[in-house]
Amino acid sequence: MAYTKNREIGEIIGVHWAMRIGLSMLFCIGEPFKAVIRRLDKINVEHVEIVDEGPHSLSSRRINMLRRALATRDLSLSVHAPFADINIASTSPTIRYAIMKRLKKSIALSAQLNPEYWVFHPGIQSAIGDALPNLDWEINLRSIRELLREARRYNLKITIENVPDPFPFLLKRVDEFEKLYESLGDDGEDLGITFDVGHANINGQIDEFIKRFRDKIVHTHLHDNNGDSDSHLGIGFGRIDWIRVISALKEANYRGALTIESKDNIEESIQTLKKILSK
Ligand SMILES: [Mn+2]
Repeated sequence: MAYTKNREIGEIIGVHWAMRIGLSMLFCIGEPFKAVIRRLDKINVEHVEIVDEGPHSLSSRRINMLRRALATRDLSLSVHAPFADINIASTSPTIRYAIMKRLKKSIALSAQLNPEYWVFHPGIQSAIGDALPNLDWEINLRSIRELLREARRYNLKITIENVPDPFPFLLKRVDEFEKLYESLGDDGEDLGITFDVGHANINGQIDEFIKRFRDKIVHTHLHDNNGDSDSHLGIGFGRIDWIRVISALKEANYRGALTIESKDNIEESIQTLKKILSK
């Protein structure tokens, strides 16, 4: 993609490359897929995240529609994996099989768009987790390895996202991600983190994530909240100190997209971020 090329050249010749603002299509997930195509034409950001879910689920036909719409635009791209009813740590072999099949389909289709990253959620604690400790964690690991193997076949980079309390996900906190990378060993080298700032805020770990995983964070999700629930508010509509977050990411030499994943106040969010970045 042209944008990526320009960025590489910029880095080679030593030009400081500003962080890119991106937008996830999550905010219009309730609208038909056509809404995504229509918006690609006029969006004033540099990166777009397509959400392979619900009415926006990918298909060969939609891949072609996206390619046509993107041909005339210098946009970098990421794809969010399906997440509704998806639990890669499912202890039921039948259900896990169906889930992995769905995710592998998403990987195969996404690869055709040549995105920077494919973002997925960690598994969820099993209802029999108390009786069978570690089982869900082990299945979660097995599924992550399987997704990494599948993605390698397509030359696709995948990243795992931190998720918030009170949901019973297996990977929410810094220490849990440390345990993940310890368990994955060499396999973990290919697995980056999508740092979700809103989620980390709920767990009070924004600074900790940036500090501990500055070399693993390759992609970000930005949305606001009041620290109590995962409300996906517009940037500046909750209590997150965005000036502090952006300067911490700058200091960590973060080069990925700043992908707004708010559900409302999209235009205000873009403007607020632009203002912070221009400082
Ligand atoms: Mn997110």
